[in-house]
Amino acid sequence: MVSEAQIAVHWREEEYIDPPAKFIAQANAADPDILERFSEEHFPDCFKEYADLLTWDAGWDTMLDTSNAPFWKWFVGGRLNACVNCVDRHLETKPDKAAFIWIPEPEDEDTQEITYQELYDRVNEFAALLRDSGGVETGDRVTFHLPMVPELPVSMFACARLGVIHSEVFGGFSGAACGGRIADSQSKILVTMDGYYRNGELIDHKAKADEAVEEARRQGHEVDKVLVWRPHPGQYASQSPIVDGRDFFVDEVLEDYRGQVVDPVSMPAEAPLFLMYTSGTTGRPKGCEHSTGGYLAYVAGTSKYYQDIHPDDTYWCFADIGWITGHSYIVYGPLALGTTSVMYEGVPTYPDAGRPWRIAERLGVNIFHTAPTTIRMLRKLGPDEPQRYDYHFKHMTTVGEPIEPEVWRWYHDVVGKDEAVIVDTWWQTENGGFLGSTLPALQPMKPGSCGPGVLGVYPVIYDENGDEVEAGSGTAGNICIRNPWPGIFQGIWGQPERFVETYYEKYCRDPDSKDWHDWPYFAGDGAVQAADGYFRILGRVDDVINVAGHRLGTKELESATITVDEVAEAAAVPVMDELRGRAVEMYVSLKPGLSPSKEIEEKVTKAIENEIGKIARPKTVWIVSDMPKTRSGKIMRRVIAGISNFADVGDVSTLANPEIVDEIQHHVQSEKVARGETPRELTPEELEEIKAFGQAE
Ligand code: 6R9
Repeated sequence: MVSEAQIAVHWREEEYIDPPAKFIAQANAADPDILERFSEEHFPDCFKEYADLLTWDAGWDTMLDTSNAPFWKWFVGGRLNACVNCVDRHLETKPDKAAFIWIPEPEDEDTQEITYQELYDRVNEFAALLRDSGGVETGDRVTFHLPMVPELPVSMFACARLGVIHSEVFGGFSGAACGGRIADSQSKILVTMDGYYRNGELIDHKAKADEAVEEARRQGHEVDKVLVWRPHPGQYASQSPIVDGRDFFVDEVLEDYRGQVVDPVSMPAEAPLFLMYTSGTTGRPKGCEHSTGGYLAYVAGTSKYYQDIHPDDTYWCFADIGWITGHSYIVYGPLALGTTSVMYEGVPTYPDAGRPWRIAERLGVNIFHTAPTTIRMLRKLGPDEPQRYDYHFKHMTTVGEPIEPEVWRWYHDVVGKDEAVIVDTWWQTENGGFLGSTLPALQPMKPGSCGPGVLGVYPVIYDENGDEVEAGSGTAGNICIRNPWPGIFQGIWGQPERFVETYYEKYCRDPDSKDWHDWPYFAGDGAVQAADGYFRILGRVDDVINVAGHRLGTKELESATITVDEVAEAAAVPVMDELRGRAVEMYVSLKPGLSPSKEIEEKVTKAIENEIGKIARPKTVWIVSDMPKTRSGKIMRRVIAGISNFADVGDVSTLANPEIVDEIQHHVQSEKVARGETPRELTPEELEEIKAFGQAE
């Protein structure tokens, strides 16, 4: 019998898949000795190995300072500059090597190669502009609202050079969402863009800056300057008016700074490098504060060993820089290692589902990194496309959500052509870099499992009472990390109590303790650990559906659903049910060319009954054209749950596709009304529960 505190797990064990011999032969981490070097008895000193990948102005005297627990400080006394580490120090050996290769979305536009030398020049000029025209000083915050353009990493490094804290807001977010983040971080400057291409359409982006400034003002904060990048100097791609004295075209102002070089500011290791906002449904968004030394060391080390980046690889992380994945694994990690990082402006399927594979073929990409949502979309729209192109990946990554074994296999067999190793990397905005993954040459893959904790990270599963759930028990619980690691965020901007409350209070053994052993980090994800030590992440603990006392993980329901051939994507949500308390409703989208039918709905129900059991049988299967998604492609279950229960769908300003909400709402609710299934009015507690469901993002 499964208790309330546990999540029932019905998943069957998957088989191991070994990394190809060719991969092992060239891997950065091929000697099992490394596992020993990072074992708990060598903690925290093991992380010297990561820090040694960087160039320091001054060495640290304390590896890990725990005196202000749980605000951990790494490499205390050390000084460095992140821009120097990612740009300047590569000039001597490889000034002409491409730092970035940028591919615009329109296929007939030219690819841009930005060498390390060019990057250095552009970063310095923009840093001079920010300092002298913008008046920013070390420690100030600057907000960016930039899409996937080279100007984004240029702006990031310019800030890093000055010791200014950047805060990039995902380009797809609304002006209002951006304004809230400007006000929270008290940024005086907003850096934006006139327009950009998205799915074949030129988006007027500058208009959002006006809304952002307005919203910040509403929250009591004044923006001094809006700096507007234009990819084509002299051509303004927006309809929105330029406000005199507030808005400036960067290309015009830059004329005064051509050829200027700015001395990099040597920063303490624990100085904040950037903020990355993450939001729940309630309260202010959380500005996760990442450090300079610990963060950079961590992303450099994990890029080397888990992404297996060598200097001559062509590495493509197909994510948005407005997401933590892009900060760590498009910009800071790969450039700290001096590699070439590919950036693509647009959507995966523009103009067709062969686009990513054409890019990979043309550029000779050999490391590919993306999210399950992109993989599912490409599988849905172009299941046979990869084999039409002559590219060869040695290594692939999946990140952001649990990946259904079914989808994993397509990624491995079809995208990877059976010759690439896969790492399933589990981590969060708060973490800086990977927490759970296999070490690609040393640990076999297991579809659907991320693997064990990464080097120097020791996870554990606790139940609600704080007792350890044993590996191999088949029971899920709350996955926590027992120890600090250099990439961990240093706080929530302006909300120190919330930092302790959200991540540490739950399992803290003694609030006065200065010993890290007393402060496990609560990740907020449900997970189960197999006997071999591999973790399977079930999703956010608030995504669990309680049917007649059985706690069902949404991911399990979705994995079962996706075994149905016709199904491309699936999302499970709870509906209030007089009989069972809560019942499951499944939302599915189909592969192209297929029409909704009773038959498909029945297949979904059968699949869930077979894989999980009758208890999980969905009350209704809704076939919809698409799911509401976040910037990182996570399905926003709380929005769908709101629809299913005729409750408020909440804030949809941070959706990548807000237009889909009305469509689904209309479809589902009118059908429910027609069937006489309008629910009774929900109690305030029930409404609260629906609102809290699936807060992920
Ligand atoms: C990097 C990133 C964090 C949440 C996290 C978890 C989910 C991320 C995952 C995964 C299963 C993986 N998640 N990676 N779940 N397997 N490989 O995604 O950060 O946007 O903050 O999201 O994403 O639920 O707690 P973020």
